[in-house]
Amino acid sequence: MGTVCFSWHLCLFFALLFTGRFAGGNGVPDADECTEGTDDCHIDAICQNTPKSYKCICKPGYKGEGKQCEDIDECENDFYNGGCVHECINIPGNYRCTCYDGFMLAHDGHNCLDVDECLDNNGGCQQICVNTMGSYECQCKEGFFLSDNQHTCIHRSNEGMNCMNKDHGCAHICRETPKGGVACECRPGFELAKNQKDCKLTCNYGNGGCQHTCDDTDTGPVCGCHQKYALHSDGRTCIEKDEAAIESSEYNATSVADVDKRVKRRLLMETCAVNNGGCDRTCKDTATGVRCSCPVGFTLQPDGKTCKGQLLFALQCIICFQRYQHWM
Ligand SMILES: [Ca+2]
Ligand SMILES: [Ca+2]
Repeated sequence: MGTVCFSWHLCLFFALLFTGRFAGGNGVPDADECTEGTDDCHIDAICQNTPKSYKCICKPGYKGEGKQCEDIDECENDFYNGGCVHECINIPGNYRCTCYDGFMLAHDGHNCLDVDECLDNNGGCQQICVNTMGSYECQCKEGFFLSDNQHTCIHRSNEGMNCMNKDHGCAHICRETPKGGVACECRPGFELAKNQKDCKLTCNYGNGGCQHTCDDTDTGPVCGCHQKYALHSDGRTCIEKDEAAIESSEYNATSVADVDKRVKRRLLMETCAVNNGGCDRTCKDTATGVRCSCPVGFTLQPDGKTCKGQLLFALQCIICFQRYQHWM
């Protein structure tokens, strides 16, 4: 008699029979409310069938008990900012990072990198293009000065005290006054210095030359970095800290970082065709991603992927089968 359960499949068969005939108490096999669509799980929840009932679990990116699910606002924490170094935009079930003008999103979807404008058509500069963090500038060769459009160069002349004169001294834009003199102006995002000629950079132009954060001070822009990064000795660039440095940092970002990791994982396109969608057992492609399920006797774990067998179930199987044989 004890040898009958040696075959797991045979055991499973009788277990199915048992749950159908006796476990329900009414002899009716378990109904799959999830397949039938009779569950009351929230639209943003995953329905999971259980013996005699079902469970509702909010999809990743949502919080709640399953009957009600609410989008997690990953951008809510201003300090962490969803891990985005510039701007964080919350969207239902997810979030995305964007960068200021002059920057592009890195492959990690969070960091922002400087765009080298000079690589494309010399940045539109007639003579020399110099790439800078968050921006670029055109320069002119000896004997020329930059015109008001900041891209073309004008040959200098020595005649008169007008803007064509090489000694006008304006760092950016030169304007001729009605009296025949010159007045200097600065490009947007710059402020005219006290000497009325030089232009002071502010955070409003090319993020003040900072890769991540920029703060205007009396002495000019001061750069800072997102908490996962450290400021490079150049005072502008941000370098990723190693894992150990993050862990030992004062800020305890565990919970937020976990949310971030979860979303990052979801950003990767998951399909059943690749690695069975990460599912332990059955994988099904749905409009909202992959859906894993487990055979009878196994429970889908909170990670939505792993199936865990019930040890008691195996014991119950043997006992139930013995009883079943006895009743027969
Ligand atoms: Ca969200
Ligand atoms: Ca640039």
